[in-house]
Amino acid sequence: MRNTQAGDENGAVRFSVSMEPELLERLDELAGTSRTRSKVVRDLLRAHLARTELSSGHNPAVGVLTYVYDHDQPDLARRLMDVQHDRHAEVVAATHVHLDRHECLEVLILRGTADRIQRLAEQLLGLRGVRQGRLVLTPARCPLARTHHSARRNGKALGREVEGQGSKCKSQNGRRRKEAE
Ligand code: NI
Repeated sequence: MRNTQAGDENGAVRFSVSMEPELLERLDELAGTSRTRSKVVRDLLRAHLARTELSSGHNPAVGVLTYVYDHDQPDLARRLMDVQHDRHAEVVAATHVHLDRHECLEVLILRGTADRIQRLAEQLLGLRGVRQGRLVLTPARCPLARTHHSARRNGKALGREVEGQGSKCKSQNGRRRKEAE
């Protein structure tokens, strides 16, 4: 690695970055009073890695889909349920809340490839009487897993957050190792 200093007690590596004053000003605006510059840069990099991971629709992902629907719309509750039953392998959990006499909120946790989750969400949100739909997609595979495990093999110190990421995807890496054998 270039331009770096050895890791601190948490294993985080320090390096210097050059940027135009205007850009630095924007960075400080993003940081506000609650985050450091380092935290903003780490958050942005992780968000970028997640987007990259999701840009290939074939990669594993989890999704949280929320929507509100009109309970009085004829046949809508049954149609929503039919779609969920048809795609039962991808619908991990569903929660239904009766908001008032006429409106219902549903929250679905979905798992599958990014493009299949996207299509399922579009199918549900496209039904007449469904509104305020929102899908949040997250990669199901940890983009830092390889870095984490190769660093551990090399005996390097690791940052706490990288450690956290690693432990989160422990079972998946265990599974990958098994597949490789
Ligand atoms: Ni309801």
